[in-house]
Amino acid sequence: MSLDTVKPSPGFLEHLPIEYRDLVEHGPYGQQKKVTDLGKFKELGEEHPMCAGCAMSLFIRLVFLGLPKPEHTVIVGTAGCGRLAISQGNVPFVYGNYGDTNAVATGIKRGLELRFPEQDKDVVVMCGDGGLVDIGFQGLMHSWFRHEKFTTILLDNEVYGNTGGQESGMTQKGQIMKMSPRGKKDDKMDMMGLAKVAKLDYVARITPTNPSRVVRTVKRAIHVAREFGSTYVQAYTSCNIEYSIPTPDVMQDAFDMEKERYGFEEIISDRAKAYLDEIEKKKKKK
Ligand SMILES: Cc1ncc(C[n+]2csc(CCOP(=O)(O)OP(=O)(O)O)c2C)c(N)n1
Ligand code: SF4
Repeated sequence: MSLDTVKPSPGFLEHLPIEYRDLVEHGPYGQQKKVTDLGKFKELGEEHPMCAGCAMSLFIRLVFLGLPKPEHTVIVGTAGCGRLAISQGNVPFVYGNYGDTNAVATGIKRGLELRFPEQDKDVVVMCGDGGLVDIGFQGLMHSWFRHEKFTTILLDNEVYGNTGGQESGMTQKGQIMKMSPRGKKDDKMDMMGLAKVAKLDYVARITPTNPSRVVRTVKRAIHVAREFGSTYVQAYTSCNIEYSIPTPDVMQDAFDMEKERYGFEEIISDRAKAYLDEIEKKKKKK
């Protein structure tokens, strides 16, 4: 069913670029790929202009892998480093204006539900801490408290990376940045806490240290959002440029960070847990 959606008409396939044919015939449309398959199939995102070794680009690659139905997914983002990679992937991407990502996602999700009532359509907001937590805060909060049925993924590099190193609400207290030379005065915003207050059915905090866990987390967040309402994944995706992390040490930094203050955390409501148990059991049986 899902593969048919992207199958070109008979006779047309041979005229399409080889990249597109590969995506339809050997990509993740209509079939689930695993972390161990990486490198062996046509991926949704393959090229991007992000910095060498950027942990955010690795994380985005894993999010693409985790989408349960990429052929039925829309990603909403905004200005920032992440969209440089996301917008080049083979998933429809809507570039929201600053501040309105979660309002745009709300409209898209509600529209898709009306237009395709028989088909699961997933909407995912994915952007940086400046775009989402600072500038997009109001829209984010309202979508959470209204329990809109989509997932928000925060690419938390704790800085405005794309514009050269300003502090964000997610920067740690005291942190000196290129464009915050006196050090940040206030605490990092507690977005996990706010997600709990909003009573989201699925909330997770994660680093890219364990690729399979990232994939599973993204899947869980999207499945729960489809069924019950807003879900939130907060991912530490370091900015090696603004935090001066040598490229070979980027993963070590993620491991250290996980140990020190960014440990994996998953908060699942009872109804979401029961639902996930059911679909994960079914998958294992298969
Ligand atoms: C309306 C508007 N204001 C400001 C900018 C400039 N701008 C582009 S990216 C960015 C910061 C992005 O920071 P963040 O969301 O944390 O993403 P990162 O680049 O760190 O991944 C800003 C302020 C813009 N593009 N549009
Ligand atoms: S500036 Fe930072 S977050 Fe942006 S691409 Fe480079 S390393 Fe990644």
